[in-house]
Order: sequence, then C-alpha cells, then structure tokens
Amino acid sequence: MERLVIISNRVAEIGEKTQIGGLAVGIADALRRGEGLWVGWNGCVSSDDEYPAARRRDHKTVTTLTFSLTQEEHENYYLGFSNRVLWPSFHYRLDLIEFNEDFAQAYASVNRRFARIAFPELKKDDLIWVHDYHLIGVARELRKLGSNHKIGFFLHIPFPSAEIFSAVPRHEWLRNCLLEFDLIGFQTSRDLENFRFYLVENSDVEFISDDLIRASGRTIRIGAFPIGIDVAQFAEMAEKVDDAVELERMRRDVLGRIQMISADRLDYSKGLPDRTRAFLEFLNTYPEYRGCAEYLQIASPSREDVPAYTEIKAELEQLAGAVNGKYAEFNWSPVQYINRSIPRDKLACLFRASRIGLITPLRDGMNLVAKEYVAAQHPGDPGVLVLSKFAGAAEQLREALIVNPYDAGEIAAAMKRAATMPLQERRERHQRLLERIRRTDARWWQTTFLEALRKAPCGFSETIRD
Ligand code: ADQ
Repeated sequence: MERLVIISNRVAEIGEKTQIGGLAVGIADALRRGEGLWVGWNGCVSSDDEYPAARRRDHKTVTTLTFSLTQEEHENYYLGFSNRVLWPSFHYRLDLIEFNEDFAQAYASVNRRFARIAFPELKKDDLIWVHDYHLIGVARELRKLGSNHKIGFFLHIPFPSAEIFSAVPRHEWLRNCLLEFDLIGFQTSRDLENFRFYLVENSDVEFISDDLIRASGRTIRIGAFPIGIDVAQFAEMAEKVDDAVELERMRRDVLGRIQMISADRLDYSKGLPDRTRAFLEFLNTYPEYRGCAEYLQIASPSREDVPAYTEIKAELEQLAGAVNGKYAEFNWSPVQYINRSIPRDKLACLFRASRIGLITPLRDGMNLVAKEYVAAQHPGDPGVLVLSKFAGAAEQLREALIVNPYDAGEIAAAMKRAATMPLQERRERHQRLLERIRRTDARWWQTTFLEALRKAPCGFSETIRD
C-alpha cells in the first residue's frame, strides 16, 4: 500500500488543538488522509557535538521522526547556507549573500543526514515528498543509498531568474541535486519559466514537453502548483466573534476610522519598511485621512540570529516611530506595531475587521496571508486587498489592487482607491478572488502535486553527478 513520506526542515507538532499555519496545514492534512511518515528537525539544538538519535512518535495515522541539529549544523546549515545564502539569493538579495565554504559543506552533510535518517524507514511503495530550499540535496543522497522511490520536491520560495540563480554559490551542484528528483514543483508559472530558462542556458538537459525534461538518462517532471489555504477553516475562524476585536471595530465605525492591516514574519523580503513609508506617503498626500486611517502592522519575530533580520527590525521600529511622531494626536496613532506572533483565530478576526489588507512583499513565493485576508472577509461587505506584483499570489489574485511594492506613491494611491471603493465593486472583486482561492485550496494543492508525482517516470538513477 502506498504511504506518504514527508521530509521537511521542521516538523510541526501534530495535535488536535494545535493551530498551525501555511505549510504545516497542507502537509498535516495530506498525511492525515492516509498512512504517513514525517521526517525532520525538531527545532532543538543539542548542546554538544554528538548526533542525537531521532525520536519516533506515533499519532493516529501519522508517525513523526524528529531529531536535533548540532550547534555546528544549526550555525552553518540552517543559519548559514539556508538562510544567509539560499533565502536571500532566491529573493533577489545577492547583496546579502555570505560566501563561506563551511556553509556549503554543512548544507551537503545535513542533507545527507536527513537522507540517512529517512532511508532505513522507507518501504517499497512509499511516495516521498521533500519540501523547500533547505533540502535540495536530499534526493541525491537517497539515490546514493539506493533509493529508487518516486521523490518529489516542492520549492516554497521563488525560483529566481537565470542570472540571479547562476550567481548563487554552488548553483551547478544545486541544479544537479534538483535533477535527482522525479517531480520538481514551483509556486508559479514564472518560477517554472525561470528554472526552464536557467536549464537552457546552463545545462544539456533535453526538453521533451512542457512538463517533461530529460537529464543524464532520467526523465523528470516539472510543474507549477500554487499552494492554497484551508478556506473554510479560516473563514470559520473569522466569523467567530472576538469580543475585543468587535468592540474595537464598532468604536472605529463610530469615529469614522478605517483600519488597514498587514501580518508577516519580520523578514526583509516582506517589504515592511517600504510599506510603512507608503503609509506615510498616503498621509502626506491625502490629508483627509489624518486622524482617521490606522495601520495595524503585525510582524512576528523571525530568524533573529541572522544580522540582516535585526537590522530590518531596527529600521521598521524607527520608521513606525517617525510616522507616529509626525502625525499622531493625543487620541489617535496612525501606526500600531505588534512585534509578536498572534493566535490564528485572532488574526482571522482582525483581517475581517480591517477595510484594507496590505500585502506588499518585495518578493514572495506565494504569500498565504493574501489568501487568508480574502477568506476572512464578510462577502456582503468585504475589504480590499492591496497586493504586490512580486508575490506569487498575484498570478492568481488578479482582482486585488496590484502594486509595485517599491513605489510608495503607487501604494498610497492604491490605499486611497481601496478606502473609497464602492461596495458593489468590492463585492465583485471579492467574489472572484474567493472563487479562485476555493478552487485552488490546500487540498487541491497537495492532491494535484501528489497526482503528478505518481505519474512521474520511475525514480532510478544510474549516475549521480557532482
Ligand atoms: P512564509 O514566508 O512564512 O512562507 P506566508 O505564506 O505569508 O509566508 O505564510 C505565513 C503564515 O504565518 C501565514 O499562515 C500567516 O497567517 C502566519 N503569520 C504571519 N504573521 C503572523 C503573526 N504575526 N502571527 C501569527 N501568524 C502569522 C513560505 C514562503 C511563502 C509561501 C509559504 C507557503 O515564503 O511565499 O506562501 O512558504 O508555501
């Protein structure tokens, strides 16, 4: 019988009451629908350099196999190659790459460790699904151990243009690693095109059809599989009245105030300072909104051990302070800034209570918050989504107000348009957006990917290329 094996950098807690976001929701749902095994890091760093044994936990239909990283692995594989090389470069920030040979070595060896932990657990008919940029080398390592399973890979972040990718340290090795998978999935058709174009320029891969390529005797399927959310579940959370949020919404209504909202990890790819500057531009340009427009910025702490993240936090706090310093009155603050993660049900209610959703990353694989904002709206009186053209979600969410996230004036104009959009237009746009996120929800994403993986040609590899 087929079993699904997920290999991802982190394994989320699986429990009835656990509220988990994005990726974890999609994966947990896929696993719950049949027998499944989920392998990955438990989030802990061991205090010595020993490799701690992996720990097995059996849940209803899912078994998790998790392990700690050593300090050196955490430093060089996770904070190093994953988050100071691959993350910035795939988000077009070549200026932030740190070239360090130890990072690349550790990345390869931790990918090997993941494969060695998973391999003894594998059964003949297992379908293997590897997630994201931390684990590009896993199929290659599994093949070396003798695996001829079907192995799929899904990249949650953008695949950059060929010029950018060819500037990534070890890009040829990364390409060869990718070509050991049987299915390589991307978020958008733009990512897929970027990958295809890189291969044309930097390899002797043969293109058989739109979704099949041939490299070193193996046929590999490629495709775009935009990730979705559990729309019904998010809408249900938004509908449950949170007394504090509701009271605040009524107070704003009475005072004739408009709330704008954003929620992101505090990451330089999310465009937080640019968005705050755009809000300042909005108040500068449209004085009628002084004293009545409020921007609630929820930015959860992220990767605080990486210097670029502490810098962006300082910049954001300085900017929020500057906007408030310029325009706040004794009974009104234009920017409310929360630097915490908040429960998902609260987030859903806040989205519903906000007239404008501001999702303006400088680059984003997809951006699930954009879809969550749409799902949370009241269909009879929905808010307006202002969305960056560089979020993967923009390829699907065309009825949002699409903006250039670098252009403060353009975002400010979109804020104004959103604030004054007639009810009928808001409803029509929202209706179309909702239809689309329902059609391509979390379940659609995982079933479409797994169907494509089942159809992919066999996984055997005769030669492993360095
Ligand atoms: P992320 O970069 O983490 O994911 P995103 O898709 O927006 O970005 O998902 C973030 C999740 O965290 C959402 O479910 C959101 O609700 C939640 N969240 C954000 N801020 C929060 C806060 N302050 N408190 C509580 N929850 C918060 C990566 C890629 C994305 C891709 C996803 C999934 O970078 O482009 O969409 O994977 O593939």
